[in-house]
Amino acid sequence: MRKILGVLAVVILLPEFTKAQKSEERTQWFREAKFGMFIHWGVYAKAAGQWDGKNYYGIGEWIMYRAKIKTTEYEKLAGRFNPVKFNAEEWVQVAKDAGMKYIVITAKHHDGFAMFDSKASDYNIVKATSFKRDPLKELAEACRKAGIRLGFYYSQFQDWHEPGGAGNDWEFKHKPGDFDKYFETKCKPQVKELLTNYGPLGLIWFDTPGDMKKEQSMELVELVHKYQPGCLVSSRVGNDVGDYLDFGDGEMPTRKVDKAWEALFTHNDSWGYSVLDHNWKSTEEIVHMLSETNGKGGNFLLNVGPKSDGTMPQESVDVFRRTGQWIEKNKAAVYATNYSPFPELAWGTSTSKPGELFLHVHKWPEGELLRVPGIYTQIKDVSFLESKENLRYEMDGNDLLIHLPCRMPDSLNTIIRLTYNGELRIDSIQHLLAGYSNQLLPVNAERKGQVLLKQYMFMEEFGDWKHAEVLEGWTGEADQAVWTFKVEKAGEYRISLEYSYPLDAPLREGIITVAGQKLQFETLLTGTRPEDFYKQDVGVISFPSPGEYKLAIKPCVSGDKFIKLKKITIHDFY
Ligand code: JFZ
Repeated sequence: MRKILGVLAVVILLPEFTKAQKSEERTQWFREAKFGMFIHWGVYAKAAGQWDGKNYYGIGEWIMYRAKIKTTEYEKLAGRFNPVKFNAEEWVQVAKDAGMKYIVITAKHHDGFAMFDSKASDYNIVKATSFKRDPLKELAEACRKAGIRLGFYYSQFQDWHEPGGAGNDWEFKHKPGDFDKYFETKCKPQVKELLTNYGPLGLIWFDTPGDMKKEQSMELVELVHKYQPGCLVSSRVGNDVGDYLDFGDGEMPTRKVDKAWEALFTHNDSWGYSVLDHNWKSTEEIVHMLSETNGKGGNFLLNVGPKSDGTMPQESVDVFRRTGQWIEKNKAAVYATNYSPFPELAWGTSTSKPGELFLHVHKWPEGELLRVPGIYTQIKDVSFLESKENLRYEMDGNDLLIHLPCRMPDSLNTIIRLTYNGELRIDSIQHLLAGYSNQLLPVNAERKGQVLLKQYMFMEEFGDWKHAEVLEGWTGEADQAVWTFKVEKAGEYRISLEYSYPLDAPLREGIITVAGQKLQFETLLTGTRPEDFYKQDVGVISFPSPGEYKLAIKPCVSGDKFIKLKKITIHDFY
């Protein structure tokens, strides 16, 4: 009987194990890559955020939808798309110089226009424009020569050019079964063309699955793995059947994530090129976002929106190149690393490899000592990664104190390399560091009673999604959020809150209890939307001695609704 059960278990469990093992092998390169280039390029770059004399601020690639452009009009725009300055080798060189290990380019976005030679639909760059070339073929060749993996973005559900595609509600009346027909006659044939005509691919980046059936998502996954067994499928294929996880647009997860994942961000605020968007992120911001993403174990997919002439915005070329110069000096701390073993760190984050820890110091300490809290492992040596200069250090209890020069050697993000023997043991409790602004985040709170952890996403300009994670749902004194942390230096610290507070919420009074002290406060009215956040100083408390403390926050009285708490900041008076 036992033997039969054993065989049965193998028969049942083996396929799952094999599937998981295959997925693990498939994601190996992805997990090591850490940094990729997203390219949103299409007919919408010709409109560049403007149509019929009007300006459409926000994401440029949605211009057809926002201006309710008729397909016949958009086809004329497509006919005028002629990127004569397009040079695939130049684009790949920008990615290479940026330290990006893979490129994901829009093969077909929601406008339905194929940026590749498609037999499944004549609505494509070769047949419907005077350009007549297949840029994805040229890009595939340039990527192959440069050793950069290539992926294709494909909008498998939204297609504003086709009656069966979702999204065009200004021309088409969708009937049941329309999508199924579109799925069979355009979507799958085009995905197969991408899988069979452009050489080995790293991934297919499906997007906005809408209400596709699970069987349809599975059909796409099987199609990809049939023709390209090593090719990854993004989670936006829908129905939780992707090979790796894509977070929301512009979303940075607040916790480390074990499975293979990607955070994706625009360089300004638009995926497609827009003449109206100059809000470029600086090199420092990009390097810190890369560092934060890697510190949580993920890849940073950074977007560029090329112009309709085939050139990339110079702002992107310059910032990407400077980012690559930083990476080149610090690549040991970037590629093939794992996430930080530390809880929230006030001065930056870290990445790790067996036997090595890479401290990413974003904020240099006031004095000459950098405190690395809660290390229970014997450190072998400490040095600047780039210069290899050894650094003097000593232990203060279980905190590592590193003696530093007064100026950051690398003003963007200085990497300090620690080596150690044996197993790494780090204190899981957050340490509040003197000389820094320390953040208590919702994800790290112990929630008591009805308190909920909730993610919000909201648009600033159209399509410019922002994300916030808050504590909400308080109904009264029994509902508390409690943080446990260690304080390394006794003294006075200011406590500030960042929250939004709906106008109709009756509970305005709250109380913070910490180190035997109570700070009662009344929240200020911030506005009607969850994202109307406000920063409020609520008081100064004194930690009588170094050690472990708890901070609790709760409404003063019972009732309905209280603040949506985004963070608590605690800092000394350095
Ligand atoms: C989609 C596209 O609509 C957009 O144009 C761009 O290509 C972006 C990368 O992907 O936008 C999304 C998709 C998903 C979410 C938000 C915007 N989401 O899950 O919240």
